[in-house]
Amino acid sequence: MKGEHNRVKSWHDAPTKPRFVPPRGAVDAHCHVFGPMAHFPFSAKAKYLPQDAGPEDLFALRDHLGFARNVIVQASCHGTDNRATLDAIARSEGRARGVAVVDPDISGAELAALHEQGVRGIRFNFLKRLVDDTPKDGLLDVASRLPADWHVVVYFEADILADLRPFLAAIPVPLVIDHMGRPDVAQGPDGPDMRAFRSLLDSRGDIWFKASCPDRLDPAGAPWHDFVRSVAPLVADYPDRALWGTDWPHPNMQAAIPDDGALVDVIPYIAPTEALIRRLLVDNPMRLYWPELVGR
Ligand code: 0GY
Repeated sequence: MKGEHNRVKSWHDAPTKPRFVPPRGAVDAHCHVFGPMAHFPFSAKAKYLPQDAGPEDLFALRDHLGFARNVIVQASCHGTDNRATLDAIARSEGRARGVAVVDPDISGAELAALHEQGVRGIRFNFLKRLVDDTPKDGLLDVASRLPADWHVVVYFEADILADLRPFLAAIPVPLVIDHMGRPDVAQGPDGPDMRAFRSLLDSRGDIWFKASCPDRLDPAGAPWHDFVRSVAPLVADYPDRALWGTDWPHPNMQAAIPDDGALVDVIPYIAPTEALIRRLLVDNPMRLYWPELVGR
C-alpha cells in the first residue's frame, strides 16, 4: 500500500457558501466516504487510492451547504467491504442512509444486517476504469433477494446503455441511475444520449436518476451551461424521479476539483421552481431512503 503522500485528494478544502439555500430537510443523495484507512483499509483491487475523507468532514460539509441528510454510496475503492460506509451511517445520528456494494452470494441474514445498519440499496458499477469486471448473472440473483423496499443503483456510461437495456429490464426492484448514465451534455437536451436515457426512463415507471455531477459531465466548467440546458428539461419532465447529490469527495476528480458551493448553486437552474426543488431535494430522496418518515 502506498504512503499517505501518494494518496490523492479530490475535494475542496474551503468550498464557498452557496447563495442558494436548500429547503429544510434537504438530502444530499450521492456522496461517499474514504476510510479512514487506518480503520477501514482500501480494497486490494482499488483503482485509485484516496486520502482519508471521513464522516466528520462529510457532516461538516452537509451543514456548511445547508443540507440535513446524506445518502452515502459505497465507493469502489472500498470494494465489497462496507465498513467505512456503515461506520459513517452509524455516526450520523440517523441523518445518513447508505447504498452498499456486495458479493452476489451474500446471504439473506447479511442483507438483513445491512438493512439494520441503514442500507437501502446495492450498487452495480459498470465503469471499467473503476472495477475489473461486473458479471451480470449473480447480480440478478442478488437483486431478487433484497430486503423489501430496497433498490439497485446502477453506474454506467452512455455508450453501453443500449447493451445494458435487457439486463436493466430484468432487475426486479426499482433502479436509480447514477449521473443519468453519463450523457454527453454538449449534445443538448434532444441529443442522442439524452434521447436514449429518456427512452430508458419511459420503459419503466420505477427508474430514478441522479441529476448530478455537472463537474464530471460538462468539462467546460462552472457554471456548467451545457449540463443545465440538458438536465433541466429532464427534471421538469420526470419531477418525481429526480435526485441530487454533491458526489463529495469527488473520486478521481483531482485534476478539476469542483467547489461544492458552486455545485449547490446549480440546483435552482435545473429545478427552477420551489415545487421542483422540494421534490428533487426532499420528497423524492425521502421516499426512497426514509419512507417511514414520509407524511409524518
Ligand atoms: C462517483 C463516480 C466515480 C467513482 C465512484 O465508486 C466510485 O469509485 O463512484 C467516478 O470515478 O466516476 O459517482 O463517485
